[in-house]
Amino acid sequence: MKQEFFYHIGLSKDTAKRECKEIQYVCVAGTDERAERIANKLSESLLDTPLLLGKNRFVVYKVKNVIVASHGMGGPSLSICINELLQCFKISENKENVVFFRIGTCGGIGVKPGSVVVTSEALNEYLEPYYNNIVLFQERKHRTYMDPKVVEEIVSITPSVIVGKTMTANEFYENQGRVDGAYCSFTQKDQTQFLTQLYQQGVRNIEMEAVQLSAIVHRAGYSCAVVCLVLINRLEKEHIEAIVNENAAIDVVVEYITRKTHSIYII
Ligand code: R2B
Ligand code: URA
Repeated sequence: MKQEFFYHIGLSKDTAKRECKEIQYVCVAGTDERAERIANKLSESLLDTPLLLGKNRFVVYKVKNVIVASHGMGGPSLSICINELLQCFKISENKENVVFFRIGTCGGIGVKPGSVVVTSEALNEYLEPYYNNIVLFQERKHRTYMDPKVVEEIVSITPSVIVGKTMTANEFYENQGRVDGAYCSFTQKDQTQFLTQLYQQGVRNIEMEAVQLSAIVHRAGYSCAVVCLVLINRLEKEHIEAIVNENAAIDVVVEYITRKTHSIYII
């Protein structure tokens, strides 16, 4: 049977063909609420009203030349959202060099809450720059890739961002070296060793989607950047409490897209 809808993003193929042809940027974020906040901020700076294109497991907005979508938590969820967005670009015959941004949250490694970390390289839990996916019983390794030019331009617009490697984890508790979950198989001393090693190897944050995003987008021939708000410094604590500078990561990306769209000189 002919599939007329992209199920998870809730977008019809007709809508995709009509609305995605001239898209130049994609901003994805974990929650629907954050996607809406990003769409509203872009709407103020790009002077366009957000259009809700789709809503099912994720939401998808269009603001001028930007698609904004939510992706849920973790690589499996994000991969579904990105796969369907890539199909939208394909069927709309979009010829732009689309740049994808993940505007996320993360745990900082030696980085203060409220700071923004821009990923220089996305690493999996073995600290390798690969998205390992199992296809037909076989492991396929896809290289992660962050666009260094986009990173450089972001830094030149917002010099306060911190550039560093990102470890992408599969889950939130044990796997991110937390001892405060429902179960834990290691000691506080092991945790300190783990976090210290991450810091020494240049990792500045842990989150849950950068590896998959950067590998999938690179494989499709597009580029991406991952810009995350630090919720806690994992070298100091593991519980997330109040959020500092809630819109800091959003503002970094909105400023970038606005300058590019209005051809404002960057470097
Ligand atoms: C950051 O925050 C979420 C977990 O709390 C996850 O989606 C991520 O990458
Ligand atoms: N998101 C994560 O994945 N880890 C954190 O510590 C905070 C946000």
